[in-house]
Amino acid sequence: MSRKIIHIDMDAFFAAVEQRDNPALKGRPVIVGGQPNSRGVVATCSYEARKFGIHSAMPAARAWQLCPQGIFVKPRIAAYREVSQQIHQVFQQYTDLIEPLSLDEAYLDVSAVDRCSGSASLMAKEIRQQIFDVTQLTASAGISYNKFLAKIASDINKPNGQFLIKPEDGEAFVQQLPIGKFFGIGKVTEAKMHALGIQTGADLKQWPKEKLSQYFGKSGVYYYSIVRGIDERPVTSHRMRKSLGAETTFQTDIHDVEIMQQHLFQLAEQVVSGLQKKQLAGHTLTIKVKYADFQQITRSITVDELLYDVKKIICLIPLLLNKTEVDRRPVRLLGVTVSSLSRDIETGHDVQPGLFDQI
Ligand code: TTP
Ligand code: MG
Repeated sequence: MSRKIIHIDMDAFFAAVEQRDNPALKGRPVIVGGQPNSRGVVATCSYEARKFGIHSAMPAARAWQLCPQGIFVKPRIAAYREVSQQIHQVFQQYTDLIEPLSLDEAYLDVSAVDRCSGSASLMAKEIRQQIFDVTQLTASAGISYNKFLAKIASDINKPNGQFLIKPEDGEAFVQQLPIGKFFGIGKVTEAKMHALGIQTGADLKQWPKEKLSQYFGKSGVYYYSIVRGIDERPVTSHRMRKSLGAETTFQTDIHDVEIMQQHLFQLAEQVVSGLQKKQLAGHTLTIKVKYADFQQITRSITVDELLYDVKKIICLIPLLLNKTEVDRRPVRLLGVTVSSLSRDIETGHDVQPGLFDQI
């Protein structure tokens, strides 16, 4: 099953916020960043200013030469941060698998989301509409089966548009792409590739893996894959959840161990369904017991294999319950938690701890 990845990118972000907050700037060439008489650079500029050839990282003095009627404004990071939080809240209504790249950009993995009948294009449309409703700002989206293609796709119908690259079209799409457009290929690598006669994806594809790795090291192996439309990098939220749990407090205390087990099995089912939604699994199972006198204890077990199947967890619950005093003491609350989480549930192999944090 191929994944569904959405890349969202706000349009002319800093400049758009400035135009929104100061109507006098609407429709005008707005340049956010350094002042023209300073040594500062352009952070970004409005689309009206881009017509003059102004772009990010250009010296502000040069921008002024190109467009003396331009309006130069200083960045207001606090305002951009606030919008960033607002768009993040919109994303969160769809998925927890959100990987922010900067204040105005993020990848969303919506593979397991069933909103919009599972259509990632419709979700992207809704997300962009919601962003507009909340912020009065426009965003563009790219939709595809991996991060590389989703990111490239979000530029295609920018501003205020979106583009879908279907799995069957991915490889052909990369062929016609100038290598300078490849995300991850900067100016230096681009020049190096041009010197080797590589102008497009199709040229790059001619090169064997060993050669690419010889010339470009580890990145060469990555180029070898992406030029074939393959990019397995997961969408990783930087703050990965450490545990997932559920608990219930009973209206009347429970004395019967059988009934406690039934409740724990139900809680385990809830936890497993949460784990599956987030494509997570864990190594540690913990049960929590609060006795009628409010004393609370936990009992845990850590296993080598990954726990993502309710059957596995149900087998372990009686073992943990045996280590408590529930046969002698009534209980007012029970809880189940799975922790030591990782994301590699499809292969069943564990991933290196911290790996996701580095990408
Ligand atoms: P981008 O998404 O690269 O640019 P953008 O949103 O202004 O324009 P586009 O419509 O093409 O997406 O960057 C987002 C914000 O990050 C941008 O508004 C300003 C800031 N930024 C800098 O401060 N310096 C830079 O060199 C770049 C590229 C961006
Ligand atoms: Mg942007």
